[in-house]
Amino acid sequence: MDLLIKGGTVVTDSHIFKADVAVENGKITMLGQNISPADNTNVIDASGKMVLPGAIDAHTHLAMPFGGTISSDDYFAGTRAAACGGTTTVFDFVLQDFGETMVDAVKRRDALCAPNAAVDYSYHVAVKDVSGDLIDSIEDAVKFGVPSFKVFMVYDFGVTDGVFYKVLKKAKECGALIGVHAENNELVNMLTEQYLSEGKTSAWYHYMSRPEFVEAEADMRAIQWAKALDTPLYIVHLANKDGVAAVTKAKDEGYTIYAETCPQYLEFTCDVYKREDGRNFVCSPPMKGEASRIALWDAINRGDIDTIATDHCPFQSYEKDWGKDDFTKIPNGCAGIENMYPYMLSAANEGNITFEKAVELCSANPAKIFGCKDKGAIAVGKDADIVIYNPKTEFTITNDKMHSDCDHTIWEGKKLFGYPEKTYSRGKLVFDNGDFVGEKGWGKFVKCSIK
Ligand code: DUC
Ligand code: ZN
Ligand code: ZN
Repeated sequence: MDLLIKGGTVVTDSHIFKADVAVENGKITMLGQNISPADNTNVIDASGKMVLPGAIDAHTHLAMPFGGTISSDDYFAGTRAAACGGTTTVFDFVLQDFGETMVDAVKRRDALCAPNAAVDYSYHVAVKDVSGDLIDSIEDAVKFGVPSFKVFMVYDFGVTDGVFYKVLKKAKECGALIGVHAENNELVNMLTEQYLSEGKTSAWYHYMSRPEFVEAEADMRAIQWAKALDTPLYIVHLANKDGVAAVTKAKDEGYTIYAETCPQYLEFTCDVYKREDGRNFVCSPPMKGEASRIALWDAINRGDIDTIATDHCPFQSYEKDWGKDDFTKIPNGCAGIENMYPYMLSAANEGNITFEKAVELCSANPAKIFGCKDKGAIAVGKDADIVIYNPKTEFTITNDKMHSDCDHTIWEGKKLFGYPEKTYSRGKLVFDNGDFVGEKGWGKFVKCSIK
């Protein structure tokens, strides 16, 4: 036995119980009362603390070329920040190049990630080109251990309706899962042009050019196709109330529609775009009105939101400043990878959700949905991805306490109740009382299978 975490309260997605947790060779080997350590076992006293499975952030963009620059957290900085927020598995989006197979796209990015990741990682491929034989490379990627893909309905790399249809059909044939960034591209472009021509250029018009119905219409269309083909669909970063209603309806009708939302949509409203630093909050989809924020929390409590992820895609202040006088020049995205688990656990600590729910949304469900069989629970046989959480710590987020390379955070000043004290990745301590203590290259590729 290498590690014994004694006297803590273990949380799974369905239970909370007192147990000691024994770890050997990176795996959880025993759960029980009064487990005795072997010689040389590192014993950690967790009395008064909670023992949680590490979170899985199923939505990040590390070192992503976007908006005329590259997101400011590379694979090391992003995974370092993840570890320090209790996230032990990170999914990154690989943007396929035209003419490139899905597996080649994964290998191209893996050459950058593998030597640098501080926690375990996997990928979704953002599909651009399925012409000719490339459509079949989806199946090859499934066999390679990357069974999840994403289509963007917006941006210059967004797909046409025909490509979206083809990808959904292929996914049904080979057991892949398709995620979708749902916003109506034509409406975004039309509204953007309109506001610019009227001289309405502040960050507020980022929201105005992508309001509730622009996202809701695309959610409904994507759901309609998934229903027509009877194919599972995963809606990423759901942020609007009518989209929530469409998800609830589809679930009630028995379709496999998964919905993810992000902490920024649960905390902020579009009012942030009226702030002096509003451009720092520019991401797509943008934060919406209060009714949407409430609808997302209600959906969490009803069980209609399946996962929480971050859409971590930070840009430095000087890059955000490019859009001071023109919102279209603001690179889209915010940092959040270090804040997700502490934010959701604080919501549990404050009584807004249960701790089991926080674990379900941030760890158990992403493991199940994306097929990471060794992750997502404190249970015998699972990887020893473990967070020791002190529910009594009061923590105010400030950028100087964060471990990302980004020079600011939209979470500045947010007060949290409870905070992770230690994070273990496969039994190795990677975060200890405020400090990153892991190492570059420790993280391993997680082969996924959703069949
Ligand atoms: N939205 C963002 O805000 N950033 C990266 C990509 C995306 O869809
Ligand atoms: Zn997106
Ligand atoms: Zn994204």
